[in-house]
Amino acid sequence: MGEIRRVLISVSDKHGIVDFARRLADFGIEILSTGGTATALRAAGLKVQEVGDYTGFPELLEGRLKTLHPKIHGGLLGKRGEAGHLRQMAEHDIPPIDLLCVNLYPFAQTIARPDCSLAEAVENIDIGGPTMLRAAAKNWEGVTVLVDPDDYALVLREMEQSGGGVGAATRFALARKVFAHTAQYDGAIANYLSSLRPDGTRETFPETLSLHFSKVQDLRYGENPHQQAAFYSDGSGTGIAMARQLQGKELSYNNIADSDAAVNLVREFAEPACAIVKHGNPCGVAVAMDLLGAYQRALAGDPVSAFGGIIACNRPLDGQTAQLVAEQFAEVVLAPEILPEAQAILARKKNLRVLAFGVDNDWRGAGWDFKRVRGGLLVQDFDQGDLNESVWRVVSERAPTALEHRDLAFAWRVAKHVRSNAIVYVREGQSMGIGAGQMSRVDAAKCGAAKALELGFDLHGAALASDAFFPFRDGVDAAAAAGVKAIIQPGGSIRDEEVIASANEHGIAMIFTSMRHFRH
Ligand code: 93A
Repeated sequence: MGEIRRVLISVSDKHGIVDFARRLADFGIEILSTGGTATALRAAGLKVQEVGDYTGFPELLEGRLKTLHPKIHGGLLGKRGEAGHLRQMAEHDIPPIDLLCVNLYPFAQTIARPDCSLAEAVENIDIGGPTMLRAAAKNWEGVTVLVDPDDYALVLREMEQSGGGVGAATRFALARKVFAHTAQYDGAIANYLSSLRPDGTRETFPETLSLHFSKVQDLRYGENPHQQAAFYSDGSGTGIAMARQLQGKELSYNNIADSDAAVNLVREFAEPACAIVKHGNPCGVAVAMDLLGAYQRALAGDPVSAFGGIIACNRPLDGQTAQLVAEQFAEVVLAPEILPEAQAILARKKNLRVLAFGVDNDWRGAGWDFKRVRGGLLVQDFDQGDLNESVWRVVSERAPTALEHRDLAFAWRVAKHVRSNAIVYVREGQSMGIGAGQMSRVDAAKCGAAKALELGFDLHGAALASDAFFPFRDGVDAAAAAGVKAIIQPGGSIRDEEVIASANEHGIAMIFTSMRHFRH
């Protein structure tokens, strides 16, 4: 573990840098720095040598040329244990630089500004920074390299413990982090430039797409035990990647997928809501005056399927609700927070995975949805399509009653989260039978109705949502036979007239939403 004698600090994000440099100076370390960083450190009373004075070569080209000099790169790249390297370094007056602390021009933040011009973006492509970072990271056996202010404390701790050095394991970990970082940085540049049209405007999807995800954890296996798997975060600080597991067995691949589906669904509702998900589909969903009521009604929506399900709540989990949850066999329970009395109750169920996903978790923010196909990747926006009642149209002779309207809105939100073909039967904010993933819509309608009847629900007066249009009147006839009195669907079939006629014959109120919610 070589002692650190000379450091180079060049940072755009100056957060924490003064304290870090001061601690380094306390070790008697010589500090080299670039213009703005040197000014900041000097202002804090630290002794710093500017890179230009050190190399004898001034900063040129409006700062484009700051650190690109053999005395800098030689100091970073020379192998410490290699006699030939050391001899050449001595011959050419290239002292070793033992620690490099760099963070880059803020390219991502710059292009995120809506008024950012191409010229501004280009000026924010850092050249010297990544070059130094890559040199230092390549030479991790002799050099410690820092690209993240969050790691300053770690390095200082090691230096204090060892009397001024940093161990090989840390140097290697920091070097790996650098290459991941520069890859991500260049990926962002490539994505930006390849999304520019010749006229300077940007298209959403670039010609080539670089993605960067970092591993959250290895998983025991994938969808099936013979498939290996891991979970990666997109770094957005949202969604299931930010959920905190408070207890229970390790999350599985299917647990994570179903938890995401369940929370996506409950986050649709402003009122207290609960959803129970199995195999990517909700089997019971309900809203109520409070979470306890929502959970009881969601469970009653299909208590058979709920066995071993994923339970998601959109309100903090309280003791009363937790008491009932504890009586049920569930795989995962999720809520924005788990109140202390609920934690105490659930602690008795050791295996139950309990997750707090955070009150401020921006789970429904915009972003890209990916589907891997052999040989490629399908990319689309997340389905952010919300209820937009202003474009809804009553197409039947009878308009829905206020209660029916509420149920249609509820059913429509649920249907968005059910695999297609999806048919959802509801009454008074409770799902009663969900037909999911059928190859024909009429089968989905029959499936949902059969389920509801089997569970003892009376579908007379129920509301129904269909995620896409009815291609024929048969689905509406089947719903009417089951007792349905109100239907919500996108409309848009060439046989809409026939479908509306069927609704009118059965006295059904029908709304067209003009928006489809396929989910495959
Ligand atoms: O313009 S550069 O690509 N050319 C360089 O030689 C160079 N050396 C360091 N940008 C360069 N840097 C970057 O300057 C660093 O990566 C850091 O982000 C920034 C620090 O500049 P200052 O100390 O003047 O604030």
